Amino acid sequence: MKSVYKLAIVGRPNDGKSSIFANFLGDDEVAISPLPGETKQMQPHLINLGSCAVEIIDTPGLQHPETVFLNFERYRSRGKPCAKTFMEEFTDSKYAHDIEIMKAVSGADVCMIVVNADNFFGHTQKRILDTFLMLESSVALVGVINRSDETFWASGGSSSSAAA
Ligand SMILES: Nc1nc2c(ncn2[C@@H]2O[C@H](COP(=O)(O)OP(=O)(O)OP(=O)(O)O)[C@@H](O)[C@H]2O)c(=O)[nH]1
Ligand SMILES: [Mg+2]
Repeated sequence: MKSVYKLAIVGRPNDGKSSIFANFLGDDEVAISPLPGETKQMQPHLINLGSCAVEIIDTPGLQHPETVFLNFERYRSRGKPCAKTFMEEFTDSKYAHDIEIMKAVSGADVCMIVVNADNFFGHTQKRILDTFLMLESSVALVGVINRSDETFWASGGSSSSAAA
């Protein structure tokens, strides 16, 4: 058993990653915004979940999902570790948010993929799911459909703005 497990929260901008992070932490100080791009760097925090110590990491939204997906496919076909190789090849500041995500998922035990229920079936969303499926098989993937209160339960469901 590991002494500390690493859990990275990933997804598109504005889909509720920091809201979920704040719920884990029970912390009102986490920066959450209705505007995309609020989280700019990965935010690690150590918590206890039951008997496990977990380093939980909030990340910025994936900025270049198509580029990341296509390069992950290329790395995988060459047997290279996708996140680590992306970090080595992409150093331009325009990929800063994507690189932060790669740092967070490198060596992660769990990758929590947050998807907004509003665009669950969209092309970009599918790209993101397919991308993280290419991480090493040692990474457990957990999908979270967030903000489902606004879509599935519009007529009287939960009105909470907290994460699912
Ligand atoms: N109704 C509803 N709103 C939510 C839910 N989760 C998050 N929000 C709102 O969605 C907006 C974005 O939430 P954030 O948690 O900042 O999203 P994020 O993925 O961290 O965004 P970036 O840091 O920009 O990538 C905020 O206005 C939240 O209050 C939810 O489950 N239901
Ligand atoms: Mg955020």
